[in-house]
Amino acid sequence: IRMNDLKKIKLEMTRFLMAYRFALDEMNTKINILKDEFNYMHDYNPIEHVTSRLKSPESIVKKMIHKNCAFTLPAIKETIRDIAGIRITVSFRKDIYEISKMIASQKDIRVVETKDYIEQPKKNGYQSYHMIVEIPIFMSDREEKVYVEIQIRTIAMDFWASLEHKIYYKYNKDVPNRLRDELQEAATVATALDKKMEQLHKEITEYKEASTIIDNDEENA
Ligand code: 0O2
Repeated sequence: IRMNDLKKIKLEMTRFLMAYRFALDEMNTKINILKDEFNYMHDYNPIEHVTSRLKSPESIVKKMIHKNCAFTLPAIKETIRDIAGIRITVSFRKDIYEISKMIASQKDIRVVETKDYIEQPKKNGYQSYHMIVEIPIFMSDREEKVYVEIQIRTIAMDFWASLEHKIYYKYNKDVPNRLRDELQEAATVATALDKKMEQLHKEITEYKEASTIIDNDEENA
Protein backbone atom coordinates (compact mmCIF):
# COMPACT_ATOMS: atom_id res chain seq x y z
CA ILE A 1 0.00 0.00 0.00
CA ARG A 2 1.31 3.43 -0.97
CA MET A 3 1.48 6.35 1.49
CA ASN A 4 -1.25 8.19 -0.41
CA ASP A 5 -3.59 5.21 -0.25
CA LEU A 6 -2.99 4.90 3.48
CA LYS A 7 -3.84 8.57 3.93
CA LYS A 8 -7.02 8.09 1.94
CA ILE A 9 -8.08 5.07 4.00
CA LYS A 10 -7.42 6.95 7.23
CA LEU A 11 -9.47 9.92 6.02
CA GLU A 12 -12.35 7.68 4.96
CA MET A 13 -12.29 5.80 8.28
CA THR A 14 -12.30 9.03 10.28
CA ARG A 15 -15.21 10.37 8.27
CA PHE A 16 -17.05 7.06 8.63
CA LEU A 17 -16.75 7.12 12.44
CA MET A 18 -17.53 10.83 12.55
CA ALA A 19 -20.99 10.15 11.12
CA TYR A 20 -21.69 7.86 14.11
CA ARG A 21 -20.58 10.57 16.53
CA PHE A 22 -23.00 13.00 14.89
CA ALA A 23 -25.73 10.36 15.05
CA LEU A 24 -25.14 10.01 18.80
CA ASP A 25 -25.31 13.81 19.24
CA GLU A 26 -28.54 13.90 17.30
CA MET A 27 -30.13 11.03 19.21
CA ASN A 28 -29.05 12.56 22.53
CA THR A 29 -30.77 15.82 21.59
CA LYS A 30 -33.92 13.94 20.60
CA ILE A 31 -33.94 12.06 23.91
CA ASN A 32 -33.40 15.26 25.89
CA ILE A 33 -36.40 16.81 24.16
CA LEU A 34 -38.50 13.71 24.98
CA LYS A 35 -37.35 13.89 28.59
CA ASP A 36 -38.44 17.53 29.00
CA GLU A 37 -41.67 16.96 27.16
CA PHE A 38 -42.53 13.83 29.13
CA ASN A 39 -41.86 15.73 32.33
CA TYR A 40 -44.27 18.44 31.24
CA MET A 41 -47.03 16.06 30.16
CA HIS A 42 -46.91 13.59 33.05
CA ASP A 43 -45.33 15.60 35.83
CA TYR A 44 -42.76 12.94 36.53
CA ASN A 45 -39.58 12.14 34.70
CA PRO A 46 -39.38 8.53 33.48
CA ILE A 47 -35.82 8.87 32.16
CA GLU A 48 -33.39 8.19 34.99
CA HIS A 49 -30.25 8.51 32.90
CA VAL A 50 -28.88 8.26 29.39
CA THR A 51 -25.44 7.09 28.38
CA SER A 52 -23.94 6.78 24.94
CA ARG A 53 -20.82 5.25 23.52
CA LEU A 54 -19.02 4.75 20.26
CA LYS A 55 -17.76 1.21 19.79
CA SER A 56 -13.97 1.16 19.95
CA PRO A 57 -12.08 0.23 16.74
CA GLU A 58 -10.76 -2.90 18.55
CA SER A 59 -14.24 -4.02 19.43
CA ILE A 60 -15.50 -3.27 15.89
CA VAL A 61 -12.73 -5.44 14.43
CA LYS A 62 -13.45 -8.24 16.96
CA LYS A 63 -17.12 -8.27 15.98
CA MET A 64 -16.19 -8.17 12.26
CA ILE A 65 -14.07 -11.27 12.66
CA HIS A 66 -16.78 -12.96 14.72
CA LYS A 67 -19.40 -12.17 12.07
CA ASN A 68 -17.14 -12.88 9.11
CA CYS A 69 -17.53 -9.33 7.83
CA ALA A 70 -15.62 -8.07 4.79
CA PHE A 71 -13.16 -5.22 5.34
CA THR A 72 -15.13 -2.59 3.39
CA LEU A 73 -17.01 0.37 4.86
CA PRO A 74 -20.43 -0.60 3.40
CA ALA A 75 -20.05 -4.14 4.77
CA ILE A 76 -19.02 -2.84 8.20
CA LYS A 77 -21.97 -0.46 8.22
CA GLU A 78 -24.49 -3.21 7.43
CA THR A 79 -22.96 -5.85 9.69
CA ILE A 80 -22.00 -3.90 12.81
CA ARG A 81 -25.12 -1.97 13.61
CA ASP A 82 -24.15 -1.00 17.13
CA ILE A 83 -21.17 1.24 16.39
CA ALA A 84 -23.23 4.05 17.92
CA GLY A 85 -25.03 2.95 21.07
CA ILE A 86 -27.38 4.73 23.45
CA ARG A 87 -28.68 3.30 26.71
CA ILE A 88 -31.77 4.82 28.30
CA THR A 89 -32.51 3.85 31.89
CA VAL A 90 -36.10 4.48 32.91
CA SER A 91 -38.08 4.23 36.16
CA PHE A 92 -40.78 1.68 35.32
CA ARG A 93 -41.37 -1.16 32.87
CA LYS A 94 -44.22 0.60 31.08
CA ASP A 95 -41.97 3.65 30.46
CA ILE A 96 -39.78 1.44 28.25
CA TYR A 97 -42.62 0.95 25.76
CA GLU A 98 -43.75 4.57 25.94
CA ILE A 99 -40.27 5.89 25.25
CA SER A 100 -39.68 3.38 22.46
CA LYS A 101 -42.98 4.36 20.79
CA MET A 102 -42.08 8.04 21.05
CA ILE A 103 -38.74 7.36 19.37
CA ALA A 104 -40.28 5.15 16.68
CA SER A 105 -42.92 7.75 15.77
CA GLN A 106 -40.40 10.45 14.85
CA LYS A 107 -40.52 11.20 11.15
CA ASP A 108 -36.81 11.08 10.44
CA ILE A 109 -36.25 7.85 12.38
CA ARG A 110 -36.66 4.46 10.75
CA VAL A 111 -36.87 1.47 13.06
CA VAL A 112 -34.87 -1.29 11.42
CA GLU A 113 -35.14 -3.97 14.09
CA THR A 114 -36.41 -4.46 17.63
CA LYS A 115 -35.56 -7.16 20.16
CA ASP A 116 -37.75 -7.45 23.22
CA TYR A 117 -35.69 -9.24 25.84
CA ILE A 118 -38.31 -8.25 28.43
CA GLU A 119 -41.12 -10.28 26.89
CA GLN A 120 -38.53 -12.93 26.16
CA PRO A 121 -35.51 -12.65 28.46
CA LYS A 122 -32.26 -14.27 27.34
CA LYS A 123 -31.42 -17.66 28.85
CA ASN A 124 -29.03 -16.10 31.37
CA GLY A 125 -31.78 -13.74 32.59
CA TYR A 126 -30.78 -10.62 30.59
CA GLN A 127 -33.66 -8.19 30.10
CA SER A 128 -33.74 -5.05 28.00
CA TYR A 129 -35.54 -3.61 24.99
CA HIS A 130 -33.29 -3.13 21.97
CA MET A 131 -33.98 -1.06 18.89
CA ILE A 132 -31.81 -0.52 15.85
CA VAL A 133 -32.83 2.74 14.23
CA GLU A 134 -31.58 4.57 11.17
CA ILE A 135 -31.27 8.35 11.22
CA PRO A 136 -30.10 10.84 8.59
CA ILE A 137 -26.95 12.86 9.19
CA PHE A 138 -26.32 15.97 7.15
CA MET A 139 -22.69 16.46 6.18
CA SER A 140 -21.20 19.35 4.16
CA ASP A 141 -21.62 17.57 0.82
CA ARG A 142 -24.00 14.68 1.46
CA GLU A 143 -26.67 13.11 3.58
CA GLU A 144 -25.80 9.86 5.22
CA LYS A 145 -28.04 7.33 6.95
CA VAL A 146 -26.56 5.89 10.08
CA TYR A 147 -27.62 3.03 12.39
CA VAL A 148 -27.87 3.58 16.13
CA GLU A 149 -28.57 0.87 18.69
CA ILE A 150 -30.85 2.01 21.50
CA GLN A 151 -31.14 -0.10 24.65
CA ILE A 152 -34.00 0.80 26.98
CA ARG A 153 -34.23 -0.77 30.43
CA THR A 154 -35.26 -0.13 34.04
CA ILE A 155 -32.80 0.63 36.83
CA ALA A 156 -33.17 -2.94 38.13
CA MET A 157 -32.48 -4.42 34.66
CA ASP A 158 -29.46 -2.13 34.30
CA PHE A 159 -28.12 -3.07 37.74
CA TRP A 160 -28.39 -6.75 36.82
CA ALA A 161 -26.80 -6.30 33.37
CA SER A 162 -23.80 -4.33 34.65
CA LEU A 163 -23.04 -6.91 37.32
CA GLU A 164 -23.52 -9.81 34.91
CA HIS A 165 -21.19 -8.08 32.44
CA LYS A 166 -18.47 -7.84 35.13
CA ILE A 167 -18.88 -11.48 36.17
CA TYR A 168 -18.86 -12.63 32.54
CA TYR A 169 -15.53 -10.95 31.89
CA LYS A 170 -14.06 -11.86 35.29
CA TYR A 171 -14.56 -15.54 34.46
CA ASN A 172 -13.42 -14.99 30.90
CA LYS A 173 -16.90 -15.80 29.53
CA ASP A 174 -16.89 -19.18 31.31
CA VAL A 175 -19.14 -18.52 34.31
CA PRO A 176 -19.39 -21.40 36.85
CA ASN A 177 -22.82 -23.10 36.89
CA ARG A 178 -23.60 -22.08 40.46
CA LEU A 179 -23.09 -18.39 39.60
CA ARG A 180 -25.12 -18.81 36.42
CA ASP A 181 -28.04 -20.15 38.46
CA GLU A 182 -27.73 -17.38 41.03
CA LEU A 183 -27.66 -14.73 38.30
CA GLN A 184 -30.83 -16.20 36.83
CA GLU A 185 -32.43 -16.07 40.25
CA ALA A 186 -31.29 -12.46 40.70
CA ALA A 187 -32.95 -11.60 37.36
CA THR A 188 -36.24 -13.05 38.67
CA VAL A 189 -35.88 -10.95 41.84
CA ALA A 190 -35.17 -7.84 39.71
CA THR A 191 -38.37 -8.48 37.71
CA ALA A 192 -40.38 -8.87 40.92
CA LEU A 193 -38.93 -5.61 42.26
CA ASP A 194 -39.76 -3.80 39.00
CA LYS A 195 -43.33 -5.06 39.11
CA LYS A 196 -43.71 -4.10 42.78
CA MET A 197 -42.37 -0.58 42.21
CA GLU A 198 -44.63 -0.13 39.19
CA GLN A 199 -47.65 -1.21 41.26
CA LEU A 200 -46.71 1.20 44.07
CA HIS A 201 -46.28 4.03 41.58
CA LYS A 202 -49.70 3.27 40.09
CA GLU A 203 -51.34 3.35 43.53
CA ILE A 204 -49.66 6.62 44.45
CA THR A 205 -50.70 8.22 41.15
CA GLU A 206 -54.30 7.06 41.60
CA TYR A 207 -54.31 8.36 45.18
CA LYS A 208 -52.93 11.73 44.04
CA GLU A 209 -55.54 11.98 41.26
CA ALA A 210 -58.38 11.11 43.66
CA SER A 211 -57.26 13.70 46.22
CA THR A 212 -56.99 16.38 43.50
CA ILE A 213 -60.62 15.67 42.51
CA ILE A 214 -61.73 15.95 46.18
CA ASP A 215 -59.76 19.22 46.61
CA ASN A 216 -61.33 20.65 43.44
CA ASP A 217 -64.82 19.59 44.58
CA GLU A 218 -64.29 21.27 47.94
CA GLU A 219 -63.09 24.45 46.23
CA ASN A 220 -66.15 24.45 43.94
CA ALA A 221 -68.59 23.76 46.76
P1 0O2 B 1 -21.03 -3.75 24.27
O1 0O2 B 1 -19.76 -3.70 25.02
O2 0O2 B 1 -22.21 -3.35 25.12
O3 0O2 B 1 -21.00 -3.05 22.97
P2 0O2 B 1 -25.76 -8.34 17.00
O4 0O2 B 1 -24.46 -9.03 16.76
O5 0O2 B 1 -25.55 -7.04 17.77
O6 0O2 B 1 -26.64 -8.20 15.82
P3 0O2 B 1 -26.44 -9.56 19.36
O7 0O2 B 1 -25.05 -9.42 19.87
O8 0O2 B 1 -27.18 -10.81 19.68
O9 0O2 B 1 -26.50 -9.38 17.85
O10 0O2 B 1 -27.25 -8.27 19.74
P4 0O2 B 1 -28.14 -8.03 20.99
O11 0O2 B 1 -28.67 -9.29 21.52
O12 0O2 B 1 -29.12 -7.00 20.54
O13 0O2 B 1 -27.12 -7.47 22.07
C1 0O2 B 1 -26.23 -6.46 21.85
C2 0O2 B 1 -25.85 -5.73 23.14
O14 0O2 B 1 -26.81 -5.97 24.18
C3 0O2 B 1 -24.54 -6.16 23.74
O15 0O2 B 1 -23.52 -5.46 23.12
C4 0O2 B 1 -24.71 -5.77 25.21
O16 0O2 B 1 -24.55 -4.37 25.39
C5 0O2 B 1 -26.16 -6.11 25.43
N1 0O2 B 1 -26.33 -7.52 25.87
C6 0O2 B 1 -26.84 -8.52 25.14
N2 0O2 B 1 -26.87 -9.65 25.84
C7 0O2 B 1 -26.38 -9.37 27.07
C8 0O2 B 1 -26.16 -10.16 28.25
O17 0O2 B 1 -26.41 -11.35 28.30
N3 0O2 B 1 -25.61 -9.51 29.31
C9 0O2 B 1 -25.29 -8.19 29.31
N4 0O2 B 1 -24.77 -7.65 30.41
N5 0O2 B 1 -25.47 -7.42 28.18
C10 0O2 B 1 -26.00 -8.00 27.09
P5 0O2 B 1 -22.05 -6.06 22.95
O18 0O2 B 1 -21.58 -5.77 21.58
O19 0O2 B 1 -22.03 -7.51 23.37
O20 0O2 B 1 -21.20 -5.30 23.99
